[in-house]
Amino acid sequence: MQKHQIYLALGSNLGDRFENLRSARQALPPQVTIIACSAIYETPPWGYTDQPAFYNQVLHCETSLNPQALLQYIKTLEKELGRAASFQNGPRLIDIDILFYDNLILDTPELGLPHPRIEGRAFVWLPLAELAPKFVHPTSGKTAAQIVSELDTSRILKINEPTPRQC
Ligand code: PH2
Ligand code: MG
Ligand code: MG
Repeated sequence: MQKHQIYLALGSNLGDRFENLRSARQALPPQVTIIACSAIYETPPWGYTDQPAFYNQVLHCETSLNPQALLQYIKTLEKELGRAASFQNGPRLIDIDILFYDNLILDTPELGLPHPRIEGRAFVWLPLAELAPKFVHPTSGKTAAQIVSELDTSRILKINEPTPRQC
């Protein structure tokens, strides 16, 4: 079975944010194997600012699932973890976004790849650059390190790690 390289972004700004990220990592389906995890970062809310700060983390994983099946698993998982309906950019217990799937470029109503709304979002690029600085964005051709160097990361806080690894 062919393995695909994916990057997932986790976010939470309600309840026990640290625990919510941990639950999400643990509950990923068996067809998704975590290869590496970034640190967890506390990040100011982006887009809609009148809400609590987020915890964000990026995971590098391998999967045998195709993008659509992966998305379905993730949507189900978000519900199982207690995510309720919110508004765009609003508060959420858990958010799991597919950032990249190999170098695939996809534009469907259900799923866009690379994730269509990550431009300018330091809460995605800082953890991604920590994990994979040389990762090349499939459409812009820039590396994660280059992209993060052009963003304001001054209000992002690296959370002290209670354990040496976050995986
Ligand atoms: N997610 C959003 C909107 N705004 N801001 C931060 N800091 N972190 C997020 O994960 C986030 C956000 C929509 O998914
Ligand atoms: Mg999101
Ligand atoms: Mg999402």
